[in-house]
Amino acid sequence: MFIRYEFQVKQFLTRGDNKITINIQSPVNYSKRKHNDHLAQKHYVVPPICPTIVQNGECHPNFIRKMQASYSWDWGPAFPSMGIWKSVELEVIDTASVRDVLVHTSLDRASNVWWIDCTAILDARAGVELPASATFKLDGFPLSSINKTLRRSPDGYWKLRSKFAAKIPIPIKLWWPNGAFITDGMGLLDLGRKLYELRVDLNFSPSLFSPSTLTVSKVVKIGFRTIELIQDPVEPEGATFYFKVNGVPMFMKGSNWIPAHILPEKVTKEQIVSLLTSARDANMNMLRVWGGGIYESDLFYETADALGILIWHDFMFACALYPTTDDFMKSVTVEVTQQVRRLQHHPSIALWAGNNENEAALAQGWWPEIFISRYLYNEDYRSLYVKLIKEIVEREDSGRIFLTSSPSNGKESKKENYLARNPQDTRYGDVHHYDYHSDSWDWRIYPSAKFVSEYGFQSYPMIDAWKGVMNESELKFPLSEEVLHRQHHAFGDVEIAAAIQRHFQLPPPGDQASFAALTYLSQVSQAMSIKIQTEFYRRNRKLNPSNGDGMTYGALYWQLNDVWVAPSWSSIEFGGRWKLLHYYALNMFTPLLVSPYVDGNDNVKVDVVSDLLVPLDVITYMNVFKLDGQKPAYSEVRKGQVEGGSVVNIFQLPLQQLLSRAECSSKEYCILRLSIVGLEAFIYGENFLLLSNPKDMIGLQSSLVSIYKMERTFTSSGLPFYSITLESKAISLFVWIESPPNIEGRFSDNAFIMFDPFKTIYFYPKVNASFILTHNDFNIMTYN
Ligand code: BMA
Repeated sequence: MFIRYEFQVKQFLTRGDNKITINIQSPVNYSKRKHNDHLAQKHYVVPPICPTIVQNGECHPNFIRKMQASYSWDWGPAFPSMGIWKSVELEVIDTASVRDVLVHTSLDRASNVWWIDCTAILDARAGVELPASATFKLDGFPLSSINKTLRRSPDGYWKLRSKFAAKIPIPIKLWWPNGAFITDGMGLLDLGRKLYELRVDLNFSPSLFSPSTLTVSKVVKIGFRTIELIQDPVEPEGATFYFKVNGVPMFMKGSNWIPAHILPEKVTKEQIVSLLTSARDANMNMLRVWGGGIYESDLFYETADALGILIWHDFMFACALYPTTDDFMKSVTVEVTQQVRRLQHHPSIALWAGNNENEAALAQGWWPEIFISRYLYNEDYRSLYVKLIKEIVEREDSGRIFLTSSPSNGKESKKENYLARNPQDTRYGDVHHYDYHSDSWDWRIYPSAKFVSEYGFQSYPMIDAWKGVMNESELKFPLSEEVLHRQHHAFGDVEIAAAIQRHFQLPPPGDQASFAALTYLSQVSQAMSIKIQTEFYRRNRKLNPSNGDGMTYGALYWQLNDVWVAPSWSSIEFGGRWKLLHYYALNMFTPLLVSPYVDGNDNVKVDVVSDLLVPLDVITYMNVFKLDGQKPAYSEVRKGQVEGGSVVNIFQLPLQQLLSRAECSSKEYCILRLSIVGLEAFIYGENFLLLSNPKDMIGLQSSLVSIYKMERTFTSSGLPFYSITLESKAISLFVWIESPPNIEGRFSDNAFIMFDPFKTIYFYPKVNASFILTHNDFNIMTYN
């Protein structure tokens, strides 16, 4: 599934129609056979033998190079599909064709000149030698010409390499990830990015095969940017782990990408573009392509290049140990070489990582076999990721960052020969963090790590999504057998219920209304947990000199998308509809964040976190509201400058004092509202702080949010959208507005706390349809 297969068919072709017959075996039987062969020859198993019972999965995915999650996962069903999932082409090569173009751009800072080191990988039907004459052009400007006789490399390809300076008569515009902002005095200005066309033309003089001069070409789009992973020692122990892009340290904000469908061949271009655009629109600048999925389509990386989404790219090995038999290693060699050659020119690719959690699995002894044959597994691990994959990456893509695993201790893991005793060490590298037992709304439970590449909580898709896949009678609470069947994470439903119950009451047993309330509360609970955790990571940017904590520079929550309708950690439902969490992501990843919290000593603190590249003068408003009022009971204003890429504390007061200033009898009566505004009155962000759990709040009124006014207007490009003014009779928590199930679209804001009597939001339908929506088409839910 991960390899492009090439077969020489010339000798079989006959004049007229030709028929190709392909025999396809069952992947499940194949992997079982491979497992048995391995056991017979090597006398040890390679765990896990089968997935956990609750996954209803198939066994031994680690013995076949295929999407590992197609044998089931804790968020997905087992559909180990078989067949051809990409195009089949008959290729006619007279002389040679350009298979891939490897590009490495580097900046000579002294002369401010960009160099391009370019290697064209040629596939030819020549003998060992291939006389080649080539020109390289950047956006149409010829940059280098070369005439050479190439010799075939041991891998069967010919390599044509040229290094040249990208001196073209226009200044190079850099490639910046999404959200590299400066200000122009009127608001934020995104530095954006430019993609350049790099074209390789191979010219062949007239020959026996072609009487005229023949040119074969390949064009790739490249970007100019530098990216470094800074791992400098910190005192008293640890190392930084942050990305510097174009010389600027940047906090990585994003999520984890899984395949967009359990049958990835069914994914449409629109789905890929829509999911990546959703990531961009939620202020993300990085996605991690997770190792249990697939190497995505060219379109995926082209879109990431265009949107400025950096890709942390795992190789496709996840949550398992793997065999190292000759045929397996040979297949991996081809896979990694082909995939790196295909993808490495994309400026969005930030790094390669050997696998997902396989180092952690060994260190933590995920399967009993590890304790019996640890030595063998360690050897296999190093053979595969260190001796094989790392070497291929260093050869094919020398400029790129490589980590042997995620999570890992980064550079530090070399000291332990790439198998650390604790790859989850918060002082080094990245960590994956899951805790379903503590209070997820308490930021103090979260680890002060350098980079958190996975963290998350489950929720249920909203009832409309379920209605698409089930009979309505199955949608009730307590959950029906059918709904329970889709939960593939052991104790997942219990954990969701417990998380809800910590802060809310569970809905009473009942039919659809109860089920709808449960799904909504599960999403509120998930969104709040991730918001609180993420804001902590963003605030935690400073180094704590006493213990080396702090310096957190990355937060990629688990997981962006879904492969089917089921409970999962995703922020976007299968089908593309944003969950509450995705609207929260948009706010928690905002470039200028105002983040309130209560510290361990019961002080209310407010930090401003700036991801801008420049300083900015801002005004922060902090208002305490009584839960039964719609006017502030107490206000504070702070004015000042925030440095680019910094965190500043702008407010601090003991909670009790703040409550008495606002005349709140206790914290259960009040709530905090914040906004951060530029001097030109541009609102950069808003936020809130619940001072108590919703179930303990006193004074909340029944809010009865309704649509006060709705207008259909048109964007400058002629697309219809709706301006919706909501009215609320009281402070309203977690206001959620939904479009009709058949009309997908995006709201400008959703899942908010409504403090004022009126609030205007916008709805952008996805399709430019002629229908006209009315008040009754929208469904509104609130907590109170
Ligand atoms: C992580 C991932 C996935 C998994 C997720 C949720 O460890 O790497 O394997 O789906 O946790 O359990």
